[in-house]
Amino acid sequence: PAHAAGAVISEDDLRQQAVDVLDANWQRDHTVPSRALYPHQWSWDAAFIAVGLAHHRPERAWRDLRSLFAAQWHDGRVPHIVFDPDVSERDYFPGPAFWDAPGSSGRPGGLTTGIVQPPVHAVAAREIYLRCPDRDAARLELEWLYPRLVKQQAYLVERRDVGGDGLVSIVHPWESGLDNSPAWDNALAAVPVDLSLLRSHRRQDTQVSVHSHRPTDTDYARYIAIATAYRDGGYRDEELRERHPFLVECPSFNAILAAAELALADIAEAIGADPAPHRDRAEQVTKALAERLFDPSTGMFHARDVRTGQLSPARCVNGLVPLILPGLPEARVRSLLSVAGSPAFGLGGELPLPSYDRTAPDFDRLRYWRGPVWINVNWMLWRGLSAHGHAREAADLRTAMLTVIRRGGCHEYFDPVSGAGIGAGSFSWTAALALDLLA
Ligand code: 9WN
Repeated sequence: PAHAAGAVISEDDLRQQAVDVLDANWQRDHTVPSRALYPHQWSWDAAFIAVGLAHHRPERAWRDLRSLFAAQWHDGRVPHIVFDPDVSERDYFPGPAFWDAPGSSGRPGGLTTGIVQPPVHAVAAREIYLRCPDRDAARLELEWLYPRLVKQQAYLVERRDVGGDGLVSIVHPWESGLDNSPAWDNALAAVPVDLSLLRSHRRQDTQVSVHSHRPTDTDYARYIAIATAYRDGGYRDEELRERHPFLVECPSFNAILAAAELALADIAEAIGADPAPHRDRAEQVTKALAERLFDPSTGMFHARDVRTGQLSPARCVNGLVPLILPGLPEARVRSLLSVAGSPAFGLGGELPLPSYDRTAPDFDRLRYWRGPVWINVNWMLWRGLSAHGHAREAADLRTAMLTVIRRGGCHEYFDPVSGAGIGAGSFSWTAALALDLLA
């Protein structure tokens, strides 16, 4: 094991520790995921963090989302990183100079990236609203956010349906949030590797974190090549099929897209807007997912490479995330439950679900999204299990999550064999979601 498992702290001590992490990671108008490794604001992190802040400091939950959406582009995309102008270019790679994105200002050099992350924000906004003691203030926040959330969805649905089948394509592994997941291996194999790209740019992550726990240099060379292609195309989404080297339909990204529509329907109701179009859209995306990304031979969902039309054979945790959709056909739900409970993922055991099939020959217990346990994905699955009425499985998963965090601390990810905390310590979404689990 990377670290010997420590003593288990009490739930009260964990609550205090989580609050301390969120307070320490607050920066002016947003929360950084980790001071050392990720010193800017990340899009899907901000959503998970806001869910936790709703229990601790609701005004900061709204503020975090507001500062993220203040950086929304005119075309509706919400950038995956909003860079802090006070942080040096050297402290995170690739930084704003590499991305050279027009950003929300519409001018070159805007301090954001030009790619997106899964749209968890509507789900987070509904969560904060439901918890907020000050209903009127919360409704005003929702009124500000709602049109922006709608624009975010419109960007994805209208500009990113590259395959033309009602599902959104990601144009970079970073857009999935599951960077080096085996789900992208086949699609990435077609992207040429030029390691000299890394000689001209210095990776900062491997200075701060353990190299063997991070994506490889080969992965990074491909990440840079794909980001460069998108940047040099002016971050345009026209004719991506003809020119872009990486186009994949990710099951968790699309499930989150549909879940966002359901959350938007509730938000619309709360502020007197029409919920019906959101429910329709959620239904359409759920149907497209169930038809296009489900593989009956494995009983779970898989990523589809839009360039070749092939489903990835890898059994990754993103293939279970459609469980968050209440409208998923019952037969699919049963099938996902059986895969989740199989030795590949071990639901019902002592540990939360790993990011990749434990029985796969290339399962790697230390390397990032190729094996380790991540709390944000398990939190989504926990909510999915509850939504489908599987209370016992949901309770087991909650206990497993709280146990690893109480033992290992608010780490970025956990060793799926020993349960030890690995990656960055004092990691914001682990702290935030621990508060939600404890509520
Ligand atoms: C690239 C911030 C982010 C998370 C992602 C996680 C990791 C970044 C990186 O950190 O990605 O976006 O530098 O590795 O994979 O899910 O949002 O916590």
